[in-house]
Amino acid sequence: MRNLKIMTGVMMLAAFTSCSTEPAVTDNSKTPEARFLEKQLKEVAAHGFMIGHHDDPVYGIGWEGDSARSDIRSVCGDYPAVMSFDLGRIELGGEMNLDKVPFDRIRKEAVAQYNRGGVVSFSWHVDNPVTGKDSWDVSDSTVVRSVLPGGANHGKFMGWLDTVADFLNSIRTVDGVKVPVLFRPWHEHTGSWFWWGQNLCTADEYKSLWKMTYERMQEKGASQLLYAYSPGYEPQDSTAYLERYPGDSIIDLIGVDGYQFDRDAYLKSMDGVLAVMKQVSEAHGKPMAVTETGYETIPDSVWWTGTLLPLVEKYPVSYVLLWRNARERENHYYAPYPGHTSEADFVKFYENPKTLFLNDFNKIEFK
Ligand code: BMA
Repeated sequence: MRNLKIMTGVMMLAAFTSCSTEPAVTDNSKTPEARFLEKQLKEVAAHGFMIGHHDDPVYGIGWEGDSARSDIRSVCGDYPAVMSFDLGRIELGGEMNLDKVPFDRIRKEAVAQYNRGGVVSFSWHVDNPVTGKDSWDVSDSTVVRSVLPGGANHGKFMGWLDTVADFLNSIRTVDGVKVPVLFRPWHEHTGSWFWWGQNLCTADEYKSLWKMTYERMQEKGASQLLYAYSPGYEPQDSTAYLERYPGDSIIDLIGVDGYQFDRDAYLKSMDGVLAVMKQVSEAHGKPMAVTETGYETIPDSVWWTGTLLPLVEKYPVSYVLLWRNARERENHYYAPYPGHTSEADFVKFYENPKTLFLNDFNKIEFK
C-alpha cells in the first residue's frame, strides 16, 4: 500500500511537471552552491567520512602564515577535505579573530579551499554581549534573553549578526560566487561553559536565538549558508539530543563535539550519541558529522587506527573534524605534525579507503 501511494504521487508530480510551463520548484532559500554542498554532505557518507581540521592552512606546530602549508598535508601528502575557521571577535570589528588569525587571511583560505574542491565550515566563539568578556563567561544567565527581541541587548546583537553576515557574504570567488559554508554557531550547548549553554538559558530561548540568527542571515542575503547543530556528547537518547533542536527548516546537518580524555569514557559517550544521531539523521533526513573531536597532543601512537577509525566507521558520518594545532599554546594540538609519535599511524589512517582527504573527496561523483 505504501509503495503504491508513493508511485501514484510520483506519477502525478511527473505529469504536473511535464504539463507545466513553470520552472521546476527549487529551494530559493539556498544558492545553487549551497544546495550542492548539501548534496555532497548527504551522499559522501556512502563512500566514507571526510577528514577536517580547524585552522589547518593558517598555522601549525612551529609555523605560522606560510603559504599553502598544512600539518596534515606535511604528514600524509594531502589536505583535509574540510577546513574550519572561527569568527570569534568579528562582531567587535577588529582585524583578527580570538586566536589572532586575520579575517582577510581566513577569507583567502576559505576561497582557496572551495576552489580546490573542499568544504569550508565556520564556528563562532562570540564574546559575551553583556559583560564584554569571552564566550566562556557564564557569570550571567540572562544573556540569551537579553539579545532576543525586546531584550536590552537586542539592537547591539543584531549589529553583531550583521557583521557576521557581511563577512560571510564577502567570501567570494573571482567570479563573484559566494563560497558556500557550513555555519556552526551556538555549539556545545548541552554543556554549560558558553553563555548560550544548557544552564544559561531555557530551551525556548536557545531555539529563539537560532531562529533569530537564521532569519537575520536570510534577510542579509546570506543564502550560501548551511547550518550545523552541534551539541556535545551529553545527550544519550533522541529526546535529549533534540531538546533544543531549532527545527528541520533551519538545520542542514546534525553534529556532535566530543573529545577524548579517558579512552573508555570517550568511546562510550561517542558510541551512545552517534547511535542516537543515526536515528535522528534518518528520521529527519539530515546528514550527520563529528563536528569537533580529538585527543589533545595525541598521547597514543595508534589512536587513529586504534580508536578513531573503528569508532567512526560504524556510523554514516559525513566528516570528522579535528581541532586546531595551536602555535601559541604549548601542548594544544589535535592533528599530527612531522615527527609526532602518531605520524606513521596517521598515514595508515590516511591510506584506509574509508577516510576521505581532499583528493579522495574530489574523486567522488555526486549524483
Ligand atoms: C578552544 C581552544 C582555544 C581557542 C578556542 C576558539 O577549544 O582551542 O584556545 O581560543 O577553541 O578557537
